Amino acid sequence: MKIIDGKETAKQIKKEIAAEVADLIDNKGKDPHLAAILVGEDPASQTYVRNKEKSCSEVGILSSVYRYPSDITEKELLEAIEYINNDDEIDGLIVQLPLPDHISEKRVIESINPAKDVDGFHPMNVGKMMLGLPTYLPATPYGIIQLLERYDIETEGKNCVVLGRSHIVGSPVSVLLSRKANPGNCTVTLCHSRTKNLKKIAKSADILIVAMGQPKFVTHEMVKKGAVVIDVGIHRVPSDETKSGYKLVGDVDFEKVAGVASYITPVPGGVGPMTIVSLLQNTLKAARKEVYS
Ligand code: L34
Repeated sequence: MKIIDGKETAKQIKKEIAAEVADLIDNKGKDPHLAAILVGEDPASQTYVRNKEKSCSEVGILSSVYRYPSDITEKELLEAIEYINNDDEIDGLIVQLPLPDHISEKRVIESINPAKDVDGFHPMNVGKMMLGLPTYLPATPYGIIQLLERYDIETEGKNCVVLGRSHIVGSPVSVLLSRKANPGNCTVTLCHSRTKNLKKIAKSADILIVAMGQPKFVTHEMVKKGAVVIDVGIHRVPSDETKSGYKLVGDVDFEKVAGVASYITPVPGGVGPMTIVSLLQNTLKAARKEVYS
């Protein structure tokens, strides 16, 4: 069994991005700039946004974080987005999800200028992704694709099972892996809460991607010997082994599944760091006007 080291792979890719950022600054006089909007005090979201800021500074991308209290009105948030949409200094804009219940995620995402939508969540960019047109790929699916690529994992003709149909992971990763591309050319089965025989289907997977949001849901009985297991889940569970009082676990029971998988991503240090580098890559694309010129 091999561990897919997302942290190390992300470190490598960040070096490559840093060189490209330096080149853009030296030759085009352009400083890439990411804006992130963070609403409320959710500790996980705060950590993720902090990691994004830190990674930006490591590669030379400017970042601005706009923090708002959880009682901000939808109108105020839409105005903030409009302001950033019109700021020529800003290349990319993300609104960290989830948002408080009184704000429509759909309206917020649709208000982001598609040219600055480095999360790839705007319907225009989702449509382009579906059609295989140049666009910003959503960061977590893009990060997974890059892990498969960098670890030389063959995908062509493989049975890929995705657990979870969210707009930000399950649905797009299933589209990307079924495309005529490399990585790609998989036969993809997308499972969700209404799927019958989920365990049996999971066990048929050569590549199993788990993004359903249930701690340690996948055990060794659900995994075929030699399968590649990608764990997208990330949960804070109480623990007396750590100073913080919690530890991170994924949707996969790592200890049990590591014995049957050929490759497996850990949590933390797997998909999470790759989500961040994918965002940096999209921001660089936005600054170079590679997608919308
Ligand atoms: N708009 N909302 C928007 N874009 C995104 O791409 C995200 N996502 C997901 C949640 N909401 C979003 C993220 O940023 C998940 N996500 C994310 C980002 C970073 C990490 C995990 C999830 C991450 O840094 N993970 C570290 C551990 C961090 C910790 O200590 O909690 C890891 O090693 O997995």
